Amino acid sequence: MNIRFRKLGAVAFLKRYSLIIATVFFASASQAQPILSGEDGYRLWLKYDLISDAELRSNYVKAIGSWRVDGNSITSDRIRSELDYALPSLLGEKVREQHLNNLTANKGDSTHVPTLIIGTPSSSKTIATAIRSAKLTRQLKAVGDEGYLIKTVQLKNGRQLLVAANTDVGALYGSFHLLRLVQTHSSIVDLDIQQQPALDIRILNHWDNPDRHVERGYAGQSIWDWHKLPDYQYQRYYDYARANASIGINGTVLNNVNANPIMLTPEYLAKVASLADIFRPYGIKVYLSIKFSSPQLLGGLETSDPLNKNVQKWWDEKVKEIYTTIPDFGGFLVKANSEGQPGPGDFGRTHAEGANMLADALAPYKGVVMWRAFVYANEKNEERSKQAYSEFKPLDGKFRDNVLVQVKNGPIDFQPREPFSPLFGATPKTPLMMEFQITQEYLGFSTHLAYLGPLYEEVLRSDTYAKGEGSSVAKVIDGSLFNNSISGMAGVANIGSDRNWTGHIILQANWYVFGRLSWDHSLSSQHIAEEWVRMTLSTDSLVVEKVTAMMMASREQVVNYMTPLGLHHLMDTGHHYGPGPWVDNLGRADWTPVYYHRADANGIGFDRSPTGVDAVSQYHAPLKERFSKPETTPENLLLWFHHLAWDYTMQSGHSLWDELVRHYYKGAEDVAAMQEQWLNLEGKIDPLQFNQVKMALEIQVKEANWWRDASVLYFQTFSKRPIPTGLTPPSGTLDEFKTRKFPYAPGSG
Ligand code: BDP
Repeated sequence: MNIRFRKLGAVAFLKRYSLIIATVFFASASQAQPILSGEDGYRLWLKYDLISDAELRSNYVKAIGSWRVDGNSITSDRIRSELDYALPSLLGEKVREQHLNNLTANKGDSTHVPTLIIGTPSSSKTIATAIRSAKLTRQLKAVGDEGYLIKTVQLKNGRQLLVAANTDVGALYGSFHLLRLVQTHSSIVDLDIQQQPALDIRILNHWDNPDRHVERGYAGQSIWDWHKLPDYQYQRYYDYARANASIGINGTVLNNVNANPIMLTPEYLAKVASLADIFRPYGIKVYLSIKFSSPQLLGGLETSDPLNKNVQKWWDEKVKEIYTTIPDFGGFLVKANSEGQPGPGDFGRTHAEGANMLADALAPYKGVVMWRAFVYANEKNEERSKQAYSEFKPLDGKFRDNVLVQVKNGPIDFQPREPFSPLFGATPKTPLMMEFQITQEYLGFSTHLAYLGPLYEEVLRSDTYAKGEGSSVAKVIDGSLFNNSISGMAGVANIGSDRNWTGHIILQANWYVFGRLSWDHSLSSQHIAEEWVRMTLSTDSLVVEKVTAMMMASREQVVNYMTPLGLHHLMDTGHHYGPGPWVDNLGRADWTPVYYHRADANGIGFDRSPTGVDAVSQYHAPLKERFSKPETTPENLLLWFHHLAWDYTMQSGHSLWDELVRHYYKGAEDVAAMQEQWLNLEGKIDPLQFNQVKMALEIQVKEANWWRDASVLYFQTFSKRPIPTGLTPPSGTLDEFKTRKFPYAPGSG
């Protein structure tokens, strides 16, 4: 450059290179600065930062400035270390000193009673006496094995706060509850809390493969480093357990439902056992997804027929082997005869016969089978949304007591909005587990801010009318509607090896809300969002208010810019990244978007009414009647159930075409507005957290516009109608959108 400069002369040089100089200069001037310290998200909602308000702090110090965890179990140790870390961090160094002094001064002095006592009547004399004298014996019994009481009581020595439970794990849950109150700056005066979980099995499903690829994972690799297990145990495994215990999750399925049989080999079972050892003190059991053909693949048998004696023996022995290394192993999750996975159908047997064989092997050890209802097959020649119901309803009453049928929330597949699956409420004798997807396969991966609390709440509160009004999905799955003896809720995890666990700080809230609702489905998603913001981002009331509002509106925005008015499955093929409503050439018709939207010159939507495929008949009255007619179908599900003319008049008075386009535009506009709202919070949120969300929002805005433009241009080729006045026509051409390819989009199956 120097040599040329001399040869050219200054003026000529500037003339020739001014554009390059300007570009380089401005590019480097506008470059974001590195952020050298900040919250990268690793600590999740368990940050325990010092409470800055001195008055508030001193109120807490009065009530819980000294504490004692009674009990000798590893779980008691875990509670002790959590509190010994959390309370001084929240309440200040003085508290740490005092606590340490107290411990030394009162060593062995059981008459010294601190202000906060944690334990069970059998681990703690203080708790036993307090429970008796405060007449709480019955109440404590009623909370069962995992519940707890948090009570302010008046004892001889003065006022005391008790976290009392029947088991150490109950005491652990109670301790996390108490910490949450402090973290969210809630009052702990005169506490009178009684809690027990609504569901027995509260479980994450990891779709993680042994090579660490996560099917539908958008936050890095699997957190399980199978190669280094069992010897190398990352701190992350402990933090995973702490986070789950703090929200009441008590189970984890470690591997993908499209299961690799290697997981059942002795080598891998040893790895599973080492994770089980880490999780056990936190009340978390491990479970495995199994491949139904394992007797052939691993055992060398000629068949995996569930009625074959040798096959049954193979499973009996395998289960025995598992329980020798993992005495509290939870059980199996099974995807069978679905999307190419083997199953009992391959041998002419039913799902019940397949599930029962495994259930019999697990029963002596109190293990369970979670048998998935996500089945559909071409051969059935039945519309896909109807197949799970058709297959499983006739099997009601045929499953063993330790089988739960795990049903996806909607009849198709984790779409931004679906009606609830009609199986909920259709099988009184079979406990049904809910399966939600926490990872956002169909809602923008990990760059779209979509808080899923409102989606979960919408499903759980839907009325099935199975036993008349008030028969909510929540009551079906918690077992109260039909008196089932076992219950559960599963969430397909969004967790990966990214520093912030979920690839996007705010999407941690989806893990959080899943856990909180599986503990107590009567909580509102708004309440849970607020709680999460306070614990993770800031307790500043403006931040809490603004971010909660953004989160609460976010899922509907995704619905609007991807699949409004009941449209579904319009994502591009395979990886499901971005729009692909034009895709029409896959192995099966019911994998293609055109099968689902059915747009043509006359209109759009899937006729599932009695004049169409009659999927509505799978719902109880009055829903089946309601969904049968467009006028009585909720507009947000209209095109799920009906094929309607482009000029069908909507409640707003607009034509269907105009309304559809308006929804697409609104979705994209709302995301841009959300981006503005976030930018206004700069300085009020930790810079690293702020910046991560800011960058993700930039992507989301672009992609929401992409969804809007591609979808509107595509549907316009059928409607032949103009973009409603007042809206700027899409930029870009349909052909260009159609040629976009993403061979390396993450998470593919
Ligand atoms: C689909 C996913 C696929 C899963 C399948 C399932 O695309 O990766 O294996 O669900 O739930 O939505 O089994």
